[in-house]
Amino acid sequence: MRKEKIVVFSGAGMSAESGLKTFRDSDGLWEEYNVYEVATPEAWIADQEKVLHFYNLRRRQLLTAEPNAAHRALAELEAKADVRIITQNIDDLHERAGSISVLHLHGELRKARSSGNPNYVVSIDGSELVRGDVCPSGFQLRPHVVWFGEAVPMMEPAVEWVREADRLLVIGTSLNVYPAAGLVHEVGQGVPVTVFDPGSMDHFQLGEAEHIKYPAGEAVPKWVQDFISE
Ligand code: BV8
Repeated sequence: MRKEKIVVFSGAGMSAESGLKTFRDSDGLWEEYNVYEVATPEAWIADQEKVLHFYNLRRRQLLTAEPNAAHRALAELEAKADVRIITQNIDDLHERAGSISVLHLHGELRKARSSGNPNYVVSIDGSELVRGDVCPSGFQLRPHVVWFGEAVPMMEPAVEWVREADRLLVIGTSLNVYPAAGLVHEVGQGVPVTVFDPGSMDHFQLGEAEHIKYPAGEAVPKWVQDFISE
């Protein structure tokens, strides 16, 4: 029998219980940093050191973080369903938990890209990417992430995955960032959507979606157990 196609759309709340800061919660990243000074092409032109340092700090934190129960539950779900994960997160916690199909809409913290040749992408060994780290053609390496004001090249495959889904799980995203947030409206007619987020989602038209208002680390393992034992 064909396995149900479950698409997961995750954001920073997915990794909150692994100790990684979200963006917009009270103690979030944007409390400490001005996004336009560390996560835009203009910031990169203005002060490469500051941008590299911002991502080095997050990479150091990531190297000490572990996948949480929600990441692990999604990997276990693959025994019973065809699971595809679209994440806005640049951490590798879904992969480290064992998920095999992960699409990073906004890039990957542990990879670097040539600032002169977007096709040259390499893994960063350890946590530090500094000025003087260059590609073979001599261009400075930059974080392999999508900054605000930059196009989202993986949007098309992500839309395809959501359109083909039999079910969509939205976990830990405030749905503030576009075009990513628009994925929620790409599900087929009548496809069930479940949102896992302790915060209110009143600002977003969730329509028929079920909203489970508990932390992912608690609610996702329970949901997966119920699904697997169905
Ligand atoms: C684009 C990578 C066009 C980097 C990210 C003005 C100028 C320029 C652009 C714009 C503008 N106005 C609007 C825009 C568009 C802009 C945008 O949407 N801005 C927003 C802020 C209004 N979008 C863009 O710029 C995009 N590109 O539009 O390009 C274009 C087209 C063609 C050619 C050229 C250009 C690119 C956006 C990508 C930016 N990069 N990340 C990095 O990480 O440093 S975005 C980053 O922020 C994340 O990837 C993610 O997408 C977003 C964070 O959102 P969330 O993940 O939702 O996190 P948040 O903290 O908001 O929410 C956490 C949620 O978890 C909360 O709901 C909370 O309640 C919940 N939670 C907390 N704890 C738990 C939990 N849930 C469960 N369990 C828990 N324990």
